[in-house]
Amino acid sequence: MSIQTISTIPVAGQEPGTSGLRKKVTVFQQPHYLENFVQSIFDSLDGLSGQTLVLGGDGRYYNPVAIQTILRMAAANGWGRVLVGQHGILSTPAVSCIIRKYEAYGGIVLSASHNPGGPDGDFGIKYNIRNGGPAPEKITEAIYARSQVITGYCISDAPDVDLSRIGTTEMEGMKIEVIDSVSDYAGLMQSLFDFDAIRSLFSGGFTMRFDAMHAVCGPYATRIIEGELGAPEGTVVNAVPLEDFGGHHPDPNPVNAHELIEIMNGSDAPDFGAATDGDADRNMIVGRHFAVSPSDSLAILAANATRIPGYSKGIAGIARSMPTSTAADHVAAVLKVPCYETPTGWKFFGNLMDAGKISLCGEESYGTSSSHIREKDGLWAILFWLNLIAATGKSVNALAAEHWSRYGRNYYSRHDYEHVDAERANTLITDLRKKLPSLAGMRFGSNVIERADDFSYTDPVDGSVSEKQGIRILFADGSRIIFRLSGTGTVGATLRVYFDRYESDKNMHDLDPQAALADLIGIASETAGILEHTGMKSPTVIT
Ligand code: VG1
Ligand code: CO
Repeated sequence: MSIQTISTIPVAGQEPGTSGLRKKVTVFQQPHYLENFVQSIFDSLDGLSGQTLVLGGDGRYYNPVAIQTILRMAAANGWGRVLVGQHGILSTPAVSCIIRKYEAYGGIVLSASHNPGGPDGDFGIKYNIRNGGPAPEKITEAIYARSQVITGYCISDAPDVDLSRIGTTEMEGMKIEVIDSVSDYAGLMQSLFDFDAIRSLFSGGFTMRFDAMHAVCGPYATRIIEGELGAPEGTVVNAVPLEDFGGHHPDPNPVNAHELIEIMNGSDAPDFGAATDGDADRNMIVGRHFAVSPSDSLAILAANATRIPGYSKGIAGIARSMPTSTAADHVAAVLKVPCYETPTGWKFFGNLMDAGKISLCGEESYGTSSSHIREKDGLWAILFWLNLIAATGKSVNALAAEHWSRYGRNYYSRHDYEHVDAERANTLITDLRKKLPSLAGMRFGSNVIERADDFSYTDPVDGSVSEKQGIRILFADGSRIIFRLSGTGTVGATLRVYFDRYESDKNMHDLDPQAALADLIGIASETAGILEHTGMKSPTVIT
């Protein structure tokens, strides 16, 4: 066994996006590609020698190869110990939980999250810091900068480590502990929720369908929901993680999890439906004939937090990403707690949680979580809903309807235009940016634009500034249209257009969101020239 230094040259484009570096598997398979990026991570960290690293991934294609390479590089770079999930499996929330519990220096998550997998699919790698959360921009920028000047990497020539058995081995003096992927996370969930109440709910005949979408949440949900909470076997479906997610897009929204939606709309629908994504940090909550909008889910959880043991003392504050609807703001106002508006991506919530400013946070993209970890957490959100249903005896639909009647309803939708030529998408955004100063005061029927700007965020904790985080058109009645380009795709560009309209009138809470938002949808197309720029008459995905 020996450590080698391999010379290499920089590869263009190793720039982390909204959530880590994501590329096609075939890109990662190019010689030195993964190694360059991993060495760039290690080179950007101070004092890692002798420290603990957490390592795991969502089980997608290339995960096993990448894990072995990273172990060999970690050993060669002087890490003291690596905690690696059995079979190389750890969900994103589990990595966050384990970093915190064992006070590790940081962690590496191998996942492209909701992106499709398989040999022709996507792969990804993300670095998380000591607090368990995604590296902030200062670190991701340093990693990228390093990747552009790298000349070599260090790697051991040790053989592959057997990750199938729990236990400890050594490589170049570095300890490798293969740990159970689920138990630390399951323990944390048990400390937050009333497992007895949820157990009684299931033993009383409550039915659920949990669609793990052949992704990493399967083992977690099976152990916790069927094992510890006593839901009947078969409650968790598509529970075995597959390298290609069964050929599907592991994104829990009504479009990609349509099978669950069809079942929940059927005549013998279970009481409750839920789904999670590739790395188990996203969630979708579904009642009978009704899917909860993620923005509403955050607001409903916040409004009811004191019913849950882990949050019985109340919440310090809420944060939501800018494009997420303002439903949570209405709850924060009633609870008299602050509500922060951050750019898209979980990395912006970490400082607020570390400073104790917020307890709950969420994004419109089916992400919800709290300060129990520093990542979004799909199963946590689902357990929260189960606990809420057990505590109130009310259905998902009743909880949502009651919420709207008390706080008002935010009609919300996101329209995605995928596979747009990157240059054309950029032109759409720059043209729109140029128009911004002329938009204020414009009137479209009863909709008057009050302000139009490019969202800029100043972190209230460390003062760092993130600019150009989405174009906002803000109307006099509080309605909003937001435009931004995705930072997680691997082919071309995806334009995301977000619509948010608040309705306080109780008699107007049963509309179809697309109908309630129709005028805003028209204004967005007209103002941004979506058809002219993209050539697309309608979005490819509506959530
Ligand atoms: C998308 C979502 C964003 C989310 C990110 C990572 O980013 O919009 O809210 O945090 O994915 O989620 P973008 O830049 O494509 O809009 V996950 O579950 O893919 O790590
Ligand atoms: Co994810």
